[in-house]
Amino acid sequence: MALTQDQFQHFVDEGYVIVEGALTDDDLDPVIAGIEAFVDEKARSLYDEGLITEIHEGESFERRLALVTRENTSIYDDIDIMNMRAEAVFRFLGNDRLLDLVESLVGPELTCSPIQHLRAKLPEGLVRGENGDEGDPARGGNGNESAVAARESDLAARVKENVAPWHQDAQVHHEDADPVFILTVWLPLCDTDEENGCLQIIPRVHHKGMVYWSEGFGIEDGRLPEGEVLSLPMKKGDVLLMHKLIPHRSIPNRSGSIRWSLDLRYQQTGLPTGRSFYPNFIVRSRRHPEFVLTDHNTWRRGWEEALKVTAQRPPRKNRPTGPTPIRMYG
Ligand SMILES: O=C(O)CCC(=O)C(=O)O
Repeated sequence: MALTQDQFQHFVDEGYVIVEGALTDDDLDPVIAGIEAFVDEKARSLYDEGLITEIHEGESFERRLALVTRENTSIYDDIDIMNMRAEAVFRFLGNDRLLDLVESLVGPELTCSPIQHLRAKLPEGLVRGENGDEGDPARGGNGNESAVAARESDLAARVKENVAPWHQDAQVHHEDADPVFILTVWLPLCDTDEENGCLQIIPRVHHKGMVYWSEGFGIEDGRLPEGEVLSLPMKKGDVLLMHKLIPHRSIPNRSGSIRWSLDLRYQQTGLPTGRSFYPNFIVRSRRHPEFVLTDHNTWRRGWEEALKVTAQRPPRKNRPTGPTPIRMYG
């Protein structure tokens, strides 16, 4: 269903809108099954190689990867759309219910941006073994203490890096896309709230037209624009649509399980994505339906080839200090 007039106006005024219950289990469960199959296959091969002592078969979607990650972080490190290249995720990128919402803001000629992520936001307590498992079996004066300490510090780094600092999505693409209206679509694959690390935003900042650059990535506290900070608890099935100038972050996951989510981006076809070195594709077109990419293997190979050439995304060259006009559709 398209956005209602009220939802559309909320986006225009506030810079975001949450569409509650936009997606059903039928939309999301194939994605979850695809991720589960990936984790299962990788866990089995780590086990066969002797790199983990348990595959945690039968654990839930929200816990299994966390338990495996306590012993070995390699599956967690591969969890992202472009690394997994799963067919179920590719199909979801073209989900009609999702695209109907996107079309209300971006128009009928839609390109799926390569700025797209699957996030497994790990629980903070993972490092301390507080999530219902026994803690580290190698602890206990058996001579493995330093290896265990190294692994714990590696885990701590992983947990820290998946707390997204304040930033605007306009900061994550190159200059060529500065004037392009790129819509962020964020959706949880499980219910999310302040305990398991939901998003927080500062609404209405898009009216200023400014990107708030800081020394490194994101926006330092002292440079954050004025405004109320809103927490956005969301249920599985809800969809957040957000303007690329809205500052947002995610808070720590203090629950005992993983907060899974997807963040995707869509824009009008034919405009720069700001990541020309990664593959975009036409996901809906009224004018040229024959150009819509429906072949999973083409998409998969596109990412494989691109990542061989550009494993590490190059930084932007400049950071405009004044406002850049961004034209929304319509
Ligand atoms: O999901 C998160 O934790 C952060 C997402 C985010 O920062 C983004 O979509 O730009």
